[in-house]
Amino acid sequence: MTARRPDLDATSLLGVRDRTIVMGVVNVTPDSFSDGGEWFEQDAAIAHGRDVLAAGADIVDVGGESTRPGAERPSVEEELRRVVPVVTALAADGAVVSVDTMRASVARAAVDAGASIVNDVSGGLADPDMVPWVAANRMPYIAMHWRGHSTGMQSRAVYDDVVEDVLRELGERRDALLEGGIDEEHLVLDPGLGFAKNSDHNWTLMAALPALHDLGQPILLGASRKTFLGRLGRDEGEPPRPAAERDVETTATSVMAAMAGLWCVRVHDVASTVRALTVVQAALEHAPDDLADDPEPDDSADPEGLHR
Ligand code: PMM
Repeated sequence: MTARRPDLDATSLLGVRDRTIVMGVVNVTPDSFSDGGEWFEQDAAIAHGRDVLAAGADIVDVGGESTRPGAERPSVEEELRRVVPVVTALAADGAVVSVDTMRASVARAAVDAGASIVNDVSGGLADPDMVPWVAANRMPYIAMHWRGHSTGMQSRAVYDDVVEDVLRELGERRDALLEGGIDEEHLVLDPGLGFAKNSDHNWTLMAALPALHDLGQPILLGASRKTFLGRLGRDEGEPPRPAAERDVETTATSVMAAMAGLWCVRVHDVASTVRALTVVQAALEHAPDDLADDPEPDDSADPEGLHR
């Protein structure tokens, strides 16, 4: 497929409120749970990025570190080797590229190569150089709820009330990031499904998506192909369905995110989510006014009140 130039740049995308935008995933890793090894070769990763864009992604997210539970971290050199050529090629095509990294040095190199958004699953906690660099360079920044690196992650899946606890911890992170100089209009937050969370935690958060608006920032949801989706319909003790067979369930989560008015969904199979979101959009455009009670009334970006 040929490359498709998205209509909006990163800063304009951050301001989109009248639809849920789509981020397509390109993992340049040998071991991601969702698509490990499939796009590890540089040319395959670039071709896959172009397919993701042609399928309608607004952003292509390029990552070189697997965050699957238990994963070992690559060296900085290895992460750079994986990420930079892919970012360079996709940015040269005119794509809006985000770099999925916890390392400031990788973010810096990716931005030099043309990335325009930093997606940091650690929300600035993994590398003390990240937040000062993002702030100084006024980069759009996605900060996820995170309790520690993948090696010990699932032992941290302990909550009194997962919705309250995630909202509180993410709210504290938001305050620290703003304090650290990141612009409010450049900050996106993410509840971090699957990161230090078991299936029940993920489902409880899925049931409470509208509550994430309490954080006052655009919200990204990364449910795509995660194990909790693969467990649906499986008996206790049975292995979950393989990751590549979780796209129907993923698409349902994208619809839930759009119905909740979230800013963005991060998905592997872009085409199915893009199609499903046209359904939500068509319905929202026909919503009677009395259904359109905005939980956060700021109608400047959505004067018709369509995206509730
Ligand atoms: N999940 C993964 C990687 N990066 N970034 C954000 N912002 N949110 C996520 O939920 C997220 C992420 C892990 O999944 P992958 O192996 O499919 O990339």
